[in-house]
Amino acid sequence: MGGVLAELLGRSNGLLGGKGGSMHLTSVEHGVLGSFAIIGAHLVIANGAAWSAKMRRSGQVAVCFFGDGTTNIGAFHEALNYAAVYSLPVVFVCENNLYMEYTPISDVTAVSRPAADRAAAYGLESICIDGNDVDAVFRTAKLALETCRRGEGPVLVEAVTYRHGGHSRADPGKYRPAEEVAAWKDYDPVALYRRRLTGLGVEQRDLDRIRDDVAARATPRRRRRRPARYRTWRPR
Ligand SMILES: Cc1ncc(C[n+]2csc(CCOP(=O)(O)OP(=O)(O)O)c2C)c(N)n1
Ligand SMILES: [Mg+2]
Repeated sequence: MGGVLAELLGRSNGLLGGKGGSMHLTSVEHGVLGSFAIIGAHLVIANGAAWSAKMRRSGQVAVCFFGDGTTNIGAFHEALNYAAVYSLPVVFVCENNLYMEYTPISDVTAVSRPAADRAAAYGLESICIDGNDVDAVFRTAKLALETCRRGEGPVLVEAVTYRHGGHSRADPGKYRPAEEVAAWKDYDPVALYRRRLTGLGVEQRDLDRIRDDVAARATPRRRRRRPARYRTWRPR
């Protein structure tokens, strides 16, 4: 977490010495090939990684995440076809949060599930799930990885979710109805899971302890302020 945050801030102790930033996050040590600024570019790169795993019989599976906005890009369609033809061990995961940069995906796509509804045309098994349901995501990830490891890949997962904010810091996200945003905020995955665990009899104090532990790890320790040193500038 520290390495990622430092990278986002462009610091020398970031994963890539602060030179990659959010658009090129890579960690060879963790098998993370990278994030890419060009929408859809990485689907074919994931195919390459899966192809390599298949040739080396390493048992590895390439897992490739992308947004709904990627599903009308040519590379999405080429990658799905290629992966299916060569039975590559790759899981394509579409995070469908209903919006692209500013446009609802439904305004520019004729099918209701932009990734899952197209996968069958290329011969891929597709699974559409509630992306805010942590258990569903866990079970589906396990199933998809097992399918690929048995040599029966590729698999496509479409996880339906929502973006609470705008697309970027420059986007206040005002194009969405306020009631829609409020309803999805209430359906936040963390809040939802807390309700589920409470229903299953997990104690509130145990849930609070986990929440506080996570918050403490994500909050930077305060450094003591050094007294500022001033140098008086004098003309020579
Ligand atoms: C090929 C290409 N076209 C356009 C862009 C500009 N762009 C950046 S993000 C984005 C929308 C992405 O939508 P989505 O995949 O749904 O992302 P999310 O909702 O997760 O932010 C666009 C069009 C780009 N980066 N690459
Ligand atoms: Mg989106």
